[in-house]
Formats: sequence, structure tokens, C-alpha cells
Amino acid sequence: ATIEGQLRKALDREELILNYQPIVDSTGRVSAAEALIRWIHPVHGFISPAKFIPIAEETGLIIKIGEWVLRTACIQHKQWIDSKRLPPFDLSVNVSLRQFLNQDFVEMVDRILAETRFDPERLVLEITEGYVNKNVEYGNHVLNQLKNRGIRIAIDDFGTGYSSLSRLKTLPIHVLKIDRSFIRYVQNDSANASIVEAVVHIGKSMNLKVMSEGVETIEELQFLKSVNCHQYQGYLISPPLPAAEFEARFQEFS
Ligand code: G
Ligand code: G
Ligand code: MN
Ligand code: NA
Repeated sequence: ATIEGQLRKALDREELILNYQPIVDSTGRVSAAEALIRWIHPVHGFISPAKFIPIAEETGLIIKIGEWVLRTACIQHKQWIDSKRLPPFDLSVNVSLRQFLNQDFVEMVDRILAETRFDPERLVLEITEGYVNKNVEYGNHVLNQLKNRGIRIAIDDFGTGYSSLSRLKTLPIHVLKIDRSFIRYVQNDSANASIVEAVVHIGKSMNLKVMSEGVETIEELQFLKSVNCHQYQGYLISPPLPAAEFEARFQEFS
């Protein structure tokens, strides 16, 4: 069967799972968890989302998968906070451009929030810069609807797209996630250091939180702290974890 056919069935066969990666603030406290999808194929084993998300986008399957991701993450997060009594933290969920531009997107988000009784103020949706150049007016309309509900928006992989700063300034967004390519060796790489410092300054002047993704070494973390980046995520802090492991290790971070 084609990978598309198998992906179509993967949802029903419960081959898709979510991992959760902690995001910490400058004190090391967990301020959020990013939900990340994984496909555990019965024959081929682990398949990276980098491989199957593009296929899901091309085929439109991302609409169904994206809804499943949001529902599953909201249910899990609610269970952690309400039943397991973990201290409160935000939930970050990735949204593909195709999902975001789907005409039913906001309605779907409303439905899942209602169904799971999830507090919109705890939800962060991660989108990439792509939309800023395509369908700007429609995209702004969607962002404003989300904002009106108290949902926050993070720009994922920031710095790798083409958003102009003048436009960025006008967007109803809350967080810039600096792409991990700029974090690598930031303590020795003067170009990366300049970029990171500039993004932190831009974020401050626009009243946005600045997050670094892909932090892998203590030297990178020290540099990021020295320039007052707000939040950190990466293998140094923790890799993405299955839900049970995230829960078990949570106490270490908090
Ligand atoms: O977790 P990993 O680094 O393997 O993810 C690879 C890519 O897949 C990243 O760009 C990430 O944003 C994307 N991705 C992971 N989970 C999801 C998801 O639930 N929805 C969407 N749209 N993309 C995801
Ligand atoms: O594009 P996005 O930022 O959503 O991608 C998230 C993915 O990045 C996660 O699926 C995770 O597997 C990966 N990731 C998380 N931390 C690190 C890290 O420290 N280094 C690298 N190379 N990848 C990471
Ligand atoms: Mn992301
Ligand atoms: Na990213």
C-alpha cells in the first residue's frame, strides 16, 4: 500500500501517538509542553513527522490528523492538571499552514475546546511564517478570531521564513520561537549570536515572548540566558517524551 493509504488507516489503528517536550523558563520551571506527533508503524517502526506531515499536508489528511492532535493533547493536558495535579503549564500545538487556512479551522478549534472543556488561555498554537506572505488578510482574520478567544500564537522556526518586520509588528501574535539553526554554537558563532540578540530585542520592543528551540548544550543555554531569552526548549532540557514519561519526570523540572 502507498504511504498515503497507510497514513489514512494509521489514525483508526492507533498507530499515531503524541510525545510532549517540556519548555522551561529562565528559572528552569516548566512553563509549557509542546505536543509532537509520532507514527509507530507496525512494520517500519518509527516514522518521523518530518516525513509524513508533508504527505498529510499534500493529501489533505492533515485536517483529520490535526484535529486528532488537538483533541488528544487537550485531553492529556487536562488530565495532568485536573486529575494528576501537576502545576499549571501551557500546551503548545503545531498547526500546518494547510490546516490554518482551512475554512473550518476556527470552528474545529472551538469544537475541541468545548468538547474537552479546555481553557483557551492555556493553549498556544504554533504556526510558521509561511502564511504571512500568502493570504495575509484571511490569515490575520483567523489570528484575530483565535486571539479573541484568549488563544496565543507562536511563530515557529522564526527567522527561516520571509516575514517582514513591518508586517510582524501588525500581527496579533505572542511568541517568537527562534529556529534551532540559529541556536547552534551560538556562544562561538558570532553571526548566530547577533541574530539571536536581535530577535530578543525585536521581541521585547514588540511585547512578544522570545523562545529558543533546539538548545542542546549548556554553553548555548548560558548564552541564551545572558541575552535574556524568555523560554528554552531542546535536548539539553529534555527530548520529546511519551506522556507517561513526561508525567514521571515532571517533578524534576518543577
Ligand atoms: O518532532 P520532530 O522534530 O521529529 O518534528 C518534525 C516536524 O514535524 C517539525 O517541523 C514539527 O513542527 C512537525 N510536527 C510535529 N508534530 C506535529 C503536529 O502535531 N502537527 C504538525 N502540523 N506538525 C507537527
Ligand atoms: O518545527 P518544530 O519546532 O515544531 O520542531 C520540533 C521538533 O524539534 C521536535 O519534534 C523535536 O524532535 C525536535 N527537537 C527538539 N529539541 C531538539 C534539539 O535540541 N535539537 C534538535 N536537533 N531537534 C530538536
Ligand atoms: Mn513547533
Ligand atoms: Na520549530
